[in-house]
Amino acid sequence: MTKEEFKQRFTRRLAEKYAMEVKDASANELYQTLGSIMTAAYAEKWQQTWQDYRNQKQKQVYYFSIEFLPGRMLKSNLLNMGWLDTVEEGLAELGIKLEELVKMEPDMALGNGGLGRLASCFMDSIASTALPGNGNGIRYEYGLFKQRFIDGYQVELPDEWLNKGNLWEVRKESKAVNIRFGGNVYLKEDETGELEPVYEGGDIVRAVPYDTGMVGYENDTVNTMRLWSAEIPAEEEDKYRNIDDRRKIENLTSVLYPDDSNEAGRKLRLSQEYFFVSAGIQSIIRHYQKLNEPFEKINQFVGIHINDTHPAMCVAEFMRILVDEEKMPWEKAWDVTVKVMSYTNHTIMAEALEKWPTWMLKDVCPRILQIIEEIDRRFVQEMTGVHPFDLIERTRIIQGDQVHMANLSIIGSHSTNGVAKLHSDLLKAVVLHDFYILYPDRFNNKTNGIAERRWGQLANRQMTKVVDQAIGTSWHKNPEDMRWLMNYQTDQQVLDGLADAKHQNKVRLAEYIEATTGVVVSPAAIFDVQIKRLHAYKRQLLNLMHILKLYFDLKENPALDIHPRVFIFGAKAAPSYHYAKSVIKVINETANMINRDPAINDKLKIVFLENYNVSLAEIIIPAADVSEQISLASKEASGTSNMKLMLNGAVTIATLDGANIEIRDAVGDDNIAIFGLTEEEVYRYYDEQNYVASDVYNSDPVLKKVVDAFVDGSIPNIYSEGQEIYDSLLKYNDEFFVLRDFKAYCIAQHAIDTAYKDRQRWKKISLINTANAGRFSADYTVKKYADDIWQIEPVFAHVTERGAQHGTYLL
Ligand code: 26Q
Repeated sequence: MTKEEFKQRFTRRLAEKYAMEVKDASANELYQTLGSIMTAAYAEKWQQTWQDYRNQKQKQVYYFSIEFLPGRMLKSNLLNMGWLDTVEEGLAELGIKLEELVKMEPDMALGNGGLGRLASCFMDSIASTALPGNGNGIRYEYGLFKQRFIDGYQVELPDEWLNKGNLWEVRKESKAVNIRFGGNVYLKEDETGELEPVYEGGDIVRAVPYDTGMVGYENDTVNTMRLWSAEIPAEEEDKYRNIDDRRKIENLTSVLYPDDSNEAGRKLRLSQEYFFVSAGIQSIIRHYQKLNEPFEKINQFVGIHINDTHPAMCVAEFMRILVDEEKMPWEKAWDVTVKVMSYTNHTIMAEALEKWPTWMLKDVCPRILQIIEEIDRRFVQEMTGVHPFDLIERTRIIQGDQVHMANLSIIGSHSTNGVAKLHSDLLKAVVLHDFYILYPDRFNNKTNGIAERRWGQLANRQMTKVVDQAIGTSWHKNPEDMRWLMNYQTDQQVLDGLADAKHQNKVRLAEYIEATTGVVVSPAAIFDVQIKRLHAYKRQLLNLMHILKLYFDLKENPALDIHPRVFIFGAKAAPSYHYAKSVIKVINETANMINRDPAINDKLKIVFLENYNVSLAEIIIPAADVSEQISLASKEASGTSNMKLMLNGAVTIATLDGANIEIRDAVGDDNIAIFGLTEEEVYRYYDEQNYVASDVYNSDPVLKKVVDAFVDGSIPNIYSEGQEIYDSLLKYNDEFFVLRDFKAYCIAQHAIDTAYKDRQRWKKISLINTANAGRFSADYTVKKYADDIWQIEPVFAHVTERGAQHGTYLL
């Protein structure tokens, strides 16, 4: 497509769609016009991709995830279609700024954080490596809440992301399926003497899929992310006359749970889980039936991935269909189910492992409970005599009146993986040790990865220009080629080019900060960034305490020689997570105190940006100098912002947790600031139960002063929040060893300051970080899933009937 062709097409499409000329159209109308040209252009490849998979009977994998967090898709799709430069220039010639159209797209946030974003990074990489894989999830009417600060407190507003429609999705009425909820089930002998489930009562909900094309990077592949929406089935219209009953159905897919589970409403969460599991599995089975292959062989054509335990009922639903509907003998069905299923664990904290009361399963999906009971019974039977009784009692699925979803996922699949080396080792050694004894071969590691084209090439086009000029563009397809940058460690032009790109990005972020918060920050300061959900274990509090220390140091000695620093936070707290919200309030009030203190002379600024999401990350990450990865060792399964920041040349200050360890291995000890307790040391404290937070507090006057600041009136406008934090540290013995790691953290921060002041040294460290980030591309991660777990292969054959050239999207 040439620029001229695009301009013609664009003006024509605008006229067809809105009967308008460019000068009269709003940014939204222009965005809709561009989007509709793009979707029309990839539709043919989308269809072709699907036909190829079907005709070649390719094994396909379905990634079941209750969250997807794609953010905006316009630029990423343009890049992947190979259109970005042409469109940007063409629009410019029409007097339109692409960036203005970009802002019209709502940020699609159907996820909470790491897990949902990982699912979307995988969707990009699966398409970009031409792997036959699709997403399956929920089309929430409202995404993750919008965060506002009022008087320093977090306030949540609904995210009405569908208000202006969603141009990427296609409603597939003809692919709708029915889901049965509630009622009674009993087993009855049929004519042949087989037991057959008989259903009484209950409700039928219609699941309607909305498909979104997942466009691969310059490879003609367009896969599908299928999100399900709940509707009242036409046959049942009469039954649902009253508003309350209708609400009950429509509520199923209205809101994303914001990562907290207060008792009320939990049944709705379970219903959401069964809803998208049943819809997805039914749709897979329907498609399989068209292939005319026996169900005994389904594992040769279908893989189902369970992203955390939220879709664990896949195991039972798949069994239900094979056994109840396809009349397969239980043993055969079980054999094939285990081969089809695979599971990823994302959490280390035992208390976070998902469990449901049996009565609730009975209420929501009674047949699924029966099937789980049978799976559990056979598991116990199979293991009895082979393994000790207590081991079986700890690993069985139903314990007391609780159904353990991780146990179901592990027992019902052939693969269980963690998301970073340390995490996978801890699963085997601690959290899931009992299962490791039963099934050692099922356990494996797949270190997370990121969509490097989105987080590098697109978000940081300044940096990309410099890198492309130095080492060429092969890294766009082969991210490991970024390592060639290592040859430029002493090349002044490249070092300065990268530093200059960083500066431009910092100017852009500084403008954003001033526009949104009114705080003026200097791009010459160190931009120190902590962006992630607010959780006690991630220790935003440790960061804050170091800032307070610096503040007190500066008050005492205004001439203190530190390089000016801007501490930037982005974090949402779950609405019912009281403690996390208190931390937000205290950070905001500390920011007010420090930012307004003239004695600080702009050496210190704190900025807490509202409503951290994918789009905001794309502005913050390219501008970061320092990456804060300071979770208590052993608690962060992997982390992925660590990878995104490293790719953008930020230097990591980190504990040896999650993927930080692998980042350290990649860049070497001299190019990262490691501090704090190791995972072994943390576990030793647990074993010996000899951590006494107050001892640490009493023995360090600097630390004491900082902790006291939470309760002695030093920080204006905080009330019970300060006391709550103080108590968490002293009264409740500092669960996450914040006090214990404080001193080591301050020393590491001092090392960062020293390193930054040596500009030449810093530039080199920064380059080394970028150069070694290639290995964290999700392209490699999904390749490993494909080879080791899914057993699927790339498909390179999507040449369209119109004979479009390879990599060409026709108008
Ligand atoms: C649970 C119950 C009720 C409602 C919601 C939830 C819920 C929702 C989201 C539980 C957990 C999550 C999300 C977990 C998550 O994002 N984990 C992160 O996964 C990343 C990708 O693997 C890792 O990098 C992070 O370390 C891990 O914290």
